Amino acid sequence: MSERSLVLVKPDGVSRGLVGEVISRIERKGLKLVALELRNVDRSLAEQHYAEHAERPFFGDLLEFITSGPVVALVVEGPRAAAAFRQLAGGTDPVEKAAPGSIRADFGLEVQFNLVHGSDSPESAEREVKLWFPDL
Ligand code: FUP
Repeated sequence: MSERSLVLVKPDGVSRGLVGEVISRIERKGLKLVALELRNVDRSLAEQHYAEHAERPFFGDLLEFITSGPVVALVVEGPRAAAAFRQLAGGTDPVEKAAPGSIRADFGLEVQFNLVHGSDSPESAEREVKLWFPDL
């Protein structure tokens, strides 16, 4: 059974020139690209995307960061796509949680600047794909 997931290369990943690296890893894993767009994120989209964190102390910084420059938004497809990309990304904290060899472990230092986003479940993926790519 194939599944879709939303992936973001966040503003730090774009500004550091890691878009190709992330896409290359997605392709080598065997996930299929079904949408790909460079875009600026407005506050409304950022708030909806991160709605689950609205009450967290870092929410303001998170919104500021995700709207600070262009992101690359992708929809990837394949068996267990959400979990498969989460494996490529590594845990949220690039130093304490991300497995060696993952994107966040290989390129990140700080939780706030952890380079990529991937939907955390098939249910989140469905919501996020609709939010970012309503016409897909
Ligand atoms: P993840 O699903 O791994 O992207 O992580 P979360 O959904 O828990 O968090 C979303 C984003 O909030 C992270 F990518 C970075 C930011 N964050 C912080 O800045 N501080 C924290 O303590 C936790 C998350």
